[in-house]
Amino acid sequence: MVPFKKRRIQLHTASSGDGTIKYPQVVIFLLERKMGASRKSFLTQLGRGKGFLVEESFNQSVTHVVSENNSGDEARTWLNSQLSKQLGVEKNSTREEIHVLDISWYTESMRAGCPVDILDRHRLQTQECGTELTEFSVPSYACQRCTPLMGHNSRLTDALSILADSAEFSENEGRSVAFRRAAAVLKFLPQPVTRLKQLHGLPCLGEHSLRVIKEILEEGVSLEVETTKHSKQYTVLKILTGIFGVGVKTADRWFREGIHTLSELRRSGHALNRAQQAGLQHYEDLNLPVTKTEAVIIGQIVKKAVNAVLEGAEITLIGGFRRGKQTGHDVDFLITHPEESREEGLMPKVVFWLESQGYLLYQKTTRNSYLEANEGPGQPSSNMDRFERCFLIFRLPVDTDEGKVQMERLRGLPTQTENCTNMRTPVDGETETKTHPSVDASTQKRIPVLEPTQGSRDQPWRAVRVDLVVSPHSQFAFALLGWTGSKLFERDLRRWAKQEKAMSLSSHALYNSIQGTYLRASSEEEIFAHLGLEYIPPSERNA
Ligand code: 8GT
Ligand code: MN
Repeated sequence: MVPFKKRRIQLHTASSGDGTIKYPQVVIFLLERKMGASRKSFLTQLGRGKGFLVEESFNQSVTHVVSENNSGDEARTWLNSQLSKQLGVEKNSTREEIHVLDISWYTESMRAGCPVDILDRHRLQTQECGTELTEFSVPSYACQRCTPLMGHNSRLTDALSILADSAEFSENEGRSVAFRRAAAVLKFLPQPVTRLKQLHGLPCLGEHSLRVIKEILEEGVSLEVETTKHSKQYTVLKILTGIFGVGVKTADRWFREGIHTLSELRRSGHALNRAQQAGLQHYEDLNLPVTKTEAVIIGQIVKKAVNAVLEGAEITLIGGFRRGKQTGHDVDFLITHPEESREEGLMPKVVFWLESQGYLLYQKTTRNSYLEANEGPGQPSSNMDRFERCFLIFRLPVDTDEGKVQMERLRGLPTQTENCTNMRTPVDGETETKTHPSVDASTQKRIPVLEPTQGSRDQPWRAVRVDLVVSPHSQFAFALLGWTGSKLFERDLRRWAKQEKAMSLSSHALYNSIQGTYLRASSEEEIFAHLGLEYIPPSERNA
């Protein structure tokens, strides 16, 4: 593409009307051939009057060639001859960069008053183009694929994610996973999809997903996705499940009771458990993405805590940040000690240290209950959360100086956490899942809901969700693999193990069901090797 600077030289010659060019990145040339000089002149004036940059003659800055009554092949042939004759450009070198479009794109853009998205039907089809279409090939399991952080089909994957969320809100897990799998396949593709037929024969693309993809490729939007996105249930459940401690079941119950906003929830007098109360209080902060810098600072603080209470203990940043994400919804850390069983009893001490330094707004610890010898391989998914782990809401100083003063002040104040001299095992039924601690009516106490502190940004700290997990060293590689994600990558690792290798994988161990043996590993690479998979680094596990 011609650099923007160069293109601006053209602006003087191309502008008309009041002279304002609204879309300098879109440089249009109307192909006179078969259009006729007078119609070209009329369309040129029309476009310029609306602030479009329409060139008189073809030149190097043109990005959009618009043609009427020419076949795609004719238009391409003309364009190629221009490129090589006039500009001395290699025939194929810029073809990808210049859109060859039907007049319908131009007229629709005139109507819209801005350049509309280029859809499949706007592009002039050529024989050559047809054969050029990339045919993709995609392995079935996400754990066989290298999936980068950013794909090339975000318009499609965003749409499918909305449908996946919506299915989750209707507690239809199967449907939700199906949409997530379809989105993961599209995210893996090395190029944008332009035609539906490129997807022929790819795994995980069900009829429903393909219908949505087709609609978006052809029309630019999917009616179903738009309707879902703007539906009352979807928008309300997005808000309510955004409260830490509120799962889909609770959110849906509230929604059906007519609670649609946070204020309505506050006013409702509903009994909220400790997690939900903290979640509501820090709603705004907790829904603000956590940055990598914040994650690093929290890592330093947690490291200090860990080192203070147990020499030689190690912490590792896991979750999305280990996969290279620049923002996250929380920060996850895995803690271990190189000498087996030295890690026992570590979590309460770490939490106590953090609390005593004023770093915690909320904490809830669950005990490790995984005992290989007693329980055998069991069900891998139910083994997933048996580490000693702690759900925290961190009070992160946002400014070092002010933060220090704040820390001093905090030492005198009670937080919402349990008293750490009284570290407790979770109350019965108060078990929590990672993202949404569940709610058990029997444990709900009527606690006055505090007024929100969020929004008052004069405070020198912000609330951040942090998860700590402690693993014995012998299980460290499994824990590291299991907690790095993405969720779909993990799901497919376990599915692969079970369906293709008759093995059972959890975040604690790998069990060979045929031989009746555990397979030991001290690195992720070894686990991939046991599973007969090529090693995929964390940055490529973003399925
Ligand atoms: P995000 O925090 O930016 O949204 O993204 P993330 O870091 O990938 O998601 P997460 O919700 O923080 O989860 C981090 C990883 O922990 C994911 O890979 C997920 O599969 C894993 N994970 C849970 N719950 C549990 C669990 O109970 N046990 C184990 N071992 N892993 C879990 O979400
Ligand atoms: Mn995370």
